[in-house]
This record gives sequence, C-alpha cells and structure tokens, in this order.
Amino acid sequence: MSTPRQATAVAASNIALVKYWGKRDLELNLPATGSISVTLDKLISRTTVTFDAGLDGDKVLLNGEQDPTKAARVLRFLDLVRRTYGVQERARIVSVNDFPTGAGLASSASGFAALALACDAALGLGLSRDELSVLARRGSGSAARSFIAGFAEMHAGDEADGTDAHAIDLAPPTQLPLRVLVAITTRSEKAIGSTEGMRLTEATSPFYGAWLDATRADLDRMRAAIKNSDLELVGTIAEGNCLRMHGTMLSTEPALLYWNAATVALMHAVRALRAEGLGAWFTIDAGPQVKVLCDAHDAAAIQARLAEVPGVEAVISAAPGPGAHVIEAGA
Ligand code: 2P0
Repeated sequence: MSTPRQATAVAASNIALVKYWGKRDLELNLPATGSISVTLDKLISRTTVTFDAGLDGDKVLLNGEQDPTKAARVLRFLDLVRRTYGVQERARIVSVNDFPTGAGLASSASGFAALALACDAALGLGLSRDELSVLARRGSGSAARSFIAGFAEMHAGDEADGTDAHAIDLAPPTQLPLRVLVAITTRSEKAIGSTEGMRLTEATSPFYGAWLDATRADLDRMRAAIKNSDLELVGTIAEGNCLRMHGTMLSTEPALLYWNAATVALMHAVRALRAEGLGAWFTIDAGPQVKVLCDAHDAAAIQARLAEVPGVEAVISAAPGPGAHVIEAGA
C-alpha cells in the first residue's frame, strides 16, 4: 500500500476593501467584478490534509467537530481536486481556526486557501500562486485573495474557463500603517450564506447592475489610493463601497439584512470618532461583525472606544499580514 501523502498549510482571513457580491458563473465560481482586499495577520486557519489509500472514505474535522453541513463544501472541493489531478486516495482533513469557534467570523477565505495549499503540497502538484488562487476560488471566492501578502486585487477575468480569475499583488503589508479592528457583535451563525445571498441579489435586486458599475469605479479609485498610501482615501472608498453593497443587499427580495443593533451602533460610533477628528472607517461583510480601518497610531484608543459600544463582545486588532504558506510537507 502506498505511503500516505500529508501536508499542513496556514492562511489568514482577508477583508475586502472593495467587495465581491455577485457571480458571472456559478459552476466555476467566477465573480462578476474584481475585488480588492487586505490579508490579515490574525484570524488564521491551519489545515492538515492526508491523502491515504487506507481510508475507506473522506474524514473532515473542522475545529474538532464532525459537522456534515460544513463538511459538505469541503468534500465537494476534495472531489474537484481528485477529478482535476487524477488522484484516487481518500483524505483526512483536520482544520482549526485560531479564532473562537462559532464566533460568527467568516472562515471560508482562510479555510479554503489553507486547504488548497495543503492539497498542492501533499500531492506535490507544484501549482503556481495564480493556479492556487484559481483552485481556492472554486471553494470560496474570497479564498482566492488569501495567497497574497498585504494588499491584493482579485481579477474577475475574461476567460470562460476561469483561468484568469485569480488574485494578484497590489502592495506589500507595509504599504500603509493600517490596523483592522474586528468588532464581534454576536457569536451566532449567519442566516443566509454568501452564495445563496448573491444568487438572490442577482435575481431580484433592481440595484444589482448599478452596484456592479459602482464597484468597477471603486476598484480604480482604491488601486490608486493604495498606491499613493492614502489611508484616509482608502477608508473613505471602503466605507462607501460597503454601504453600496449593503444597500443592494437590502433591496434584494427577500431583503438581506445582515446587521444587528450593535452593528448599527458601531457604524454610528465610527462616524462619531471621525467627527472628533480620529481617522476611522467601517466595513461590514455578509454578517453582523464590523471591521474598523484606522492608522496603527490610533488603534489602541479606537479599540477601547469600540469595546464600550453596547452589544460588542470583543474587538480583535489585526495588521496586514503574510499570504498563505506551507508549514509542513511530507508523510
Ligand atoms: C468579500 N464577501 O469580497 C465579500 C463581501 C462577503 C461580502 O466574499 O460564494 O464566502 O463562497 O464565493 O467568498 C464572502 O463570500 O462567497 C465574500 P462564495 P464567499 O469579501
């Protein structure tokens, strides 16, 4: 019997400064527009994959739990890897997040980036970073961005097969003195996942076309703002783009309302901080947590203020960080 093939990879979450909300192809998971993100140095997934001919089925352990619903996406991804690269063995996957389980923090970006890289290393596929980004995208669109250190741009691509829909470097982690303060407002899971939410938006929102046009314009503005190391402009564009995305979500039928009371209180708190002269801008994804962008020098003071907002359970301070990387390969 052949020796099991094993590798471990780590990848961090990334926060979109210009968001991805809409697909041009569901099967290949191709985004309708590009997006721009910053990879963090916190909120990390560590994933070990072992392809083993001795296994009679795939085994998936996510944060110490065997959850069939969450495992289903991982199993589909494993089947894709086997189909694409002619692999026969079943696999054991053990993935843990360094943030609290069930914290209501999205883990699909870090999780699928770490999984794609661990599969590549275990099987010795030798994929390029672009190819890894394309592969991870099939698991989750945002995962394609977590291979890039610091600031990344995801390309929507033109090719029908999706080979040019991957992330590229925009700027290194040191480009801006940025901190991302992640304010956790609830630990429960979101009601409607991103894939289903996007499908509903594409099908029903009268604003969907305008959202895509505005996002394309935001990409040009954001790229320039990052290149110029203009944190105030980065924050301003990110907050506006986030609000346009949520406006579009709210105009979906049924309406996608991802906010709770503390989410809204945090938005007001950030605006109050700005009125006081502190540089702080919010961004919110498909869930109730609020990510606040600010200068590293102001981060401690702003973190303390956010922690006082009613309904806030914790505030995690993160900086721009490295891309996904392998930490162990070999049986
Ligand atoms: C983003 N989000 O750009 C946007 C903003 C959420 C709101 O990418 O369907 O879990 O698996 O490709 O990557 C979250 O969506 O969606 C996401 P799928 P994913 O970060």
